[in-house]
Amino acid sequence: MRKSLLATGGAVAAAVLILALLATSCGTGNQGGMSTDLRALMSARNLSEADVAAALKTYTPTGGRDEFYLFASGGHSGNLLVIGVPSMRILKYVGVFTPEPWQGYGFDEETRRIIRDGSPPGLPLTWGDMHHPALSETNGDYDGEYIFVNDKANARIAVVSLRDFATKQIVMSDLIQGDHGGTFVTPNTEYVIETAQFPAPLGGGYAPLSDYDDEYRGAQIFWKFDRTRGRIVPEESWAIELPPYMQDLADAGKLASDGWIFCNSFNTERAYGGIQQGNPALESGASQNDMDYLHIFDLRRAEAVVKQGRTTLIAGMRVLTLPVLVEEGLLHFVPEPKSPHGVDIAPDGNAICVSGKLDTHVTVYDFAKIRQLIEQKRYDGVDPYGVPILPFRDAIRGQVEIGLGPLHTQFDDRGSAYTSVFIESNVARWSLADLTLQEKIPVHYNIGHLCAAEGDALHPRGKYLVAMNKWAIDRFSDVGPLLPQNFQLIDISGDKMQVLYDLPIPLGEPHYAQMISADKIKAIEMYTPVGTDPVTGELHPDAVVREADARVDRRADGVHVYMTLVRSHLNPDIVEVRRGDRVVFHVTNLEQARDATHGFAVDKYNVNLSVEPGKAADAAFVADRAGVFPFYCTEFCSALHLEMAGYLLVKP
Ligand code: K7E
Ligand code: CUA
Repeated sequence: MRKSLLATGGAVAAAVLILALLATSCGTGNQGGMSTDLRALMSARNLSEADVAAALKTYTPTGGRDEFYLFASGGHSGNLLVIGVPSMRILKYVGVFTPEPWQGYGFDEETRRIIRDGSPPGLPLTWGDMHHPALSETNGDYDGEYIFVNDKANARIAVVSLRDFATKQIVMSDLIQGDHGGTFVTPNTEYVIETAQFPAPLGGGYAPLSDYDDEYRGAQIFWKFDRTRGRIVPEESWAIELPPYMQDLADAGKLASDGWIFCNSFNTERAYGGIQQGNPALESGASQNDMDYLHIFDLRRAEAVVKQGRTTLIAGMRVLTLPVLVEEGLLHFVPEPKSPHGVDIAPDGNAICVSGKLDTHVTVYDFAKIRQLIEQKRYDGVDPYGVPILPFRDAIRGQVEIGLGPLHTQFDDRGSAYTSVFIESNVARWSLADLTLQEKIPVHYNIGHLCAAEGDALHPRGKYLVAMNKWAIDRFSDVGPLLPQNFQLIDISGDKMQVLYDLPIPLGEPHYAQMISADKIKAIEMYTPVGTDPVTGELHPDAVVREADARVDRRADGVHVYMTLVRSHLNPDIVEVRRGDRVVFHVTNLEQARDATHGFAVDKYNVNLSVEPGKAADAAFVADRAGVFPFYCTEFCSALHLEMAGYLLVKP
């Protein structure tokens, strides 16, 4: 035992201690009582002491709470995943870009409007490709009020409130055709940043690919967030035009670099594929140059230039064009090796970390040096669009040799940085102070992003890191050709990192996540007063706050059913309409008891609401088929839940 303890490190100490305690507390007369049971369990399940230590570090007894919330993108599902850490219990999937039946999201009129307002005219989108969640920040630290997410496929940004864990708004700009570099917030959440990946004519027009260099452009949007209203204000938002490289992820500066925005890019070759046309495929066309450009943008000065009205209106968005950016000295480039992915600002606000997918290093830039180069106008030339390029060697602090395929970097509370290494499938821990590699731990497999506790905020918490692995080839029971992703929880509190837990993610490919201290989340327990519309946060105009007011109103625009839900009946419970009538159910849950949620479904009319305590919501449809259509409560709310039902009679 001594030997294995030494071999596997301090992580095992907890398990050993507990085994020892159990053994002694049982007394000599009962030698080994519980301890023997534990040992038998370990051998029956073939568990090592390290396994038991890992189990003890994640196990959360019933009723227990987690120390952190992990908010992870749900990838193709368009949902946001909420996971407890360290238990790795899934707490919720929040419907955001995609209708989500359990929450009635995208089914009631209120949330259908959210999706419709964030979709092309006449085409309410039914999926999203969620990549990067960003928690709202105050003074550079997460404040637990809001979370923003992007939809790469459709260039959308959503606002989710962490009061009720529900989506409040989706905005889509026609300026760009898809985003990848979103979302990132400024240290006080004045802006939510969204950056296009695929150059295209700004504003959605057509231009042939032969005009790529002249007509195709990148762009970065600064969505203005109004915290008191909890909404993005499109009219106060603006954007910058960028060269037709592929802009990637961004990060907002903090402390010394506050007011600056950093965005990496690849494809400075301006390749656009064309295999059939005799061009190299995009993957090789975009990988010719040894260096691409880190974009350094002066947000504070740009705000002043926007205020002066030096913008051009494109697709309803005020845009600072490239000539204005150049003329005003708002945008600079510095070379970055090679086809980079992601840029991460260290907690000191000065170290800017970039990894090249095709380079073995993390390059650490020094903001103080960058600032000086900009002030001294020390350029190594300009790019084809006139953007000045700072000299690489004079802008960096140094490079850390990491391994093959480094991607993203996070930080802890002890001066270490953690970089995901995709090709090698590991997490590298390195020292920010002297830029030396400290340790690598294998993960399974093909890690993309990684997420440490508050790991990109001003004050990271350390303790835990989640490796977000793309492949899970041999980790779980087989479920056919489409495999889940694998989140691996890693203990980073000790001198040696230890993998604690594998959580399969079965509904999409998550990209990024953020982890926040649980005590910062102040969620409501129900909607108060009764009749609240969760989307507006105000009393729903058609709420029925007393059962005495439940009724059916026949009006020129249709049949309005004012319905109350309370355990265990719906009132009215018989509704008669004529075929062709428009029917609007205005449904209010009168309950003010925790978890007393009722559902409301009408059979074969695609009506499905979730009506949490105090909530009011509408369902509208045209009853275009005659017949008898039962409606019922879809949440097992009470002993007489099955009796919580009624009939919609549609007369021919
Ligand atoms: Cu998958 Cu940030 Cu979209 Cu990297 S991204 S891995
Ligand atoms: Cu209400 Cu079941």
